[in-house]
Amino acid sequence: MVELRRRTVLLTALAGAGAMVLSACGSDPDESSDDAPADVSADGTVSIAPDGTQEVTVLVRDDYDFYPAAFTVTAGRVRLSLISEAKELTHNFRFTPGAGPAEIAEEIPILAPGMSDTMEFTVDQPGDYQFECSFHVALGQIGTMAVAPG
Ligand SMILES: [Cu+2]
Repeated sequence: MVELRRRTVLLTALAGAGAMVLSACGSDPDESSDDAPADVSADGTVSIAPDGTQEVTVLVRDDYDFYPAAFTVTAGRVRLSLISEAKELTHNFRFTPGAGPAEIAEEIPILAPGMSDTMEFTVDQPGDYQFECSFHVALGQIGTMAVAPG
């Protein structure tokens, strides 16, 4: 049993190394200092982590949009990573107070250019939750997380 577990860990490590090599080959040299993979998905794809948590990645750049500006999760646990591909602008991420079916207090208060951060929260109430960058909400930097019934 112990041997089997060791082998699994080793295979996982090898798979991880392979993925790193692949992404290193495909990445732009300009972006090599980022801690974020250059080929990260910004299409709103939600994946399920081994612990059952839903994972979604949102990008910000040197404009006033979120990529994607809309995505859908199922009621439950969500891990949201905010990745900055900006070189100049500092952004943040929060759910607009009073704008959704329920409050989600978790936020990423500040994200400097080129950085990334992750937040986790649980959402139970289905519906549309508006999120925003509070620095640039007046410039239209908002988005919507739709929550489907679990
Ligand atoms: Cu912003």
